Amino acid sequence: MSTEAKRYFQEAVETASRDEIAAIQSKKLAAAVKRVYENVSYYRKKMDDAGVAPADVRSLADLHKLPFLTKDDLREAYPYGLLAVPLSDCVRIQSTSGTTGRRVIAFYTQNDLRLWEECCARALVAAGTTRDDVVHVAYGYGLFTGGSGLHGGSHLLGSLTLPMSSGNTDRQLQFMVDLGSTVLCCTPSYAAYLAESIRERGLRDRIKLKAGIFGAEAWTEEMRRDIEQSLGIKAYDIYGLTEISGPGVAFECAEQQGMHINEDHFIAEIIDPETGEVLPEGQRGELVFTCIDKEAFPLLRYRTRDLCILSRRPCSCGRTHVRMSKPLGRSDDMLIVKGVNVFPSQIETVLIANGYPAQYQIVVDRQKNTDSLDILVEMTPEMFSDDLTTMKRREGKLVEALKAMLGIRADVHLVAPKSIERSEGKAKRVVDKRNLYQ
Ligand code: DLL
Repeated sequence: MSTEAKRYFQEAVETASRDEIAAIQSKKLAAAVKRVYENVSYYRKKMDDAGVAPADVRSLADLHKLPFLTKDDLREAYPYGLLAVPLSDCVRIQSTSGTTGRRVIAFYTQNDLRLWEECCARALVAAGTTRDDVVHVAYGYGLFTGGSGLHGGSHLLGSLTLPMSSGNTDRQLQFMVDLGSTVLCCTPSYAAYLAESIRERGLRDRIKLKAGIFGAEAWTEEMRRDIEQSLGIKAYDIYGLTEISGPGVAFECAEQQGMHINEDHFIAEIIDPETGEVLPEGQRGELVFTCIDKEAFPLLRYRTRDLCILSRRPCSCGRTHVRMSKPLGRSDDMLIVKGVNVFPSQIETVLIANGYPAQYQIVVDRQKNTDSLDILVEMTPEMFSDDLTTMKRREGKLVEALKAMLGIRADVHLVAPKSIERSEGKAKRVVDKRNLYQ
């Protein structure tokens, strides 16, 4: 017998009135600030420097008094400097790709994991998932939060969970057909790739997918329509970042007019990225999160660098939590290529370490929904050679070194000295042809 679809995973809090949400947030905020001040000397110093004491933050209206945290703080405090509990209370670490300096490490207590999984379960339910579903998790497992987040949410909901991880497309399709996967969780680019493979192999009639939960990178409405049509599903967006927990910080409901932010755990603000000033609802700016429930890694006023718009207009789904638009861009130079966060500075580090000048151009493109990363690298006059074998060997060496740094393959093209156009102002290091942010 099939289980009736629940509309919400945690109805009371997901549909609480705005006044109730504000009351919950105010209460939890005051407690979180006190906890962080007492346990995180790094942030205590920031508050002291800003002249703010825990007693000054009693409600939401006081949030703006708190200093911001940025990725630079994470780097400075790496690895344990922002921990708010003894390490012995932590049961999990997750991380982003990248090497020290750019890598983000997040810590979780048992309770943090539970809350994170609840957030993911809310997202799954919003996409129509029930305990009768077969949830095919093809996000990467391991340090990346995608796999374990959706996996945990699916378990909590009681759905049959397939921990596929990413890659090995033949096996993905075989399981999908044999076990009748109904909900697919992966990056939108991988979903598009799977859709293409399904079409090529003539498997469309043998798959039972009904919904997909796709995130971790920007994707357009065209891409959504493409995936929906080719897989015959409804495709839902999901947002999150490692620093704040992982996927499920916000998720789409069937209305698909923005993603509901789990406001009982995270307070969202939009600020002007230049001045740090809080902007009124409806204005585009940088998304900032304050974690009010997390025990191990409770970041306060963390600047995501994602540019978005918030809306508290009522949603017909009945959820009352604020909605964020799809990220409309970034206020830093981070690129997401094949779902992996890439900073131009990482590429520059590899080039310089291998004796190349800092004259390069990064070209990102997307063909048939698959990202490509090409790097044009200028040689010095001494390196320049017309011996093709030598050049290929050099390129191969750089490809390896970049793979070790970034975790994904970049195609390297060595070019003649002085052939990359010089700019009078800032060098145009990145050419992103994907036009992902609309
Ligand atoms: O990408 C967590 C995640 C996993 C989200 C699976 C959704 C699904 P990070 O690797 O730390 O965490 O990357 C976080 O990815 O600041 C955004 O710039 C971008 N991002 C995440 N979700 C979306 C989305 C995971 N739905 C960074 N649309 C964030 C656009 C997204 N960008």
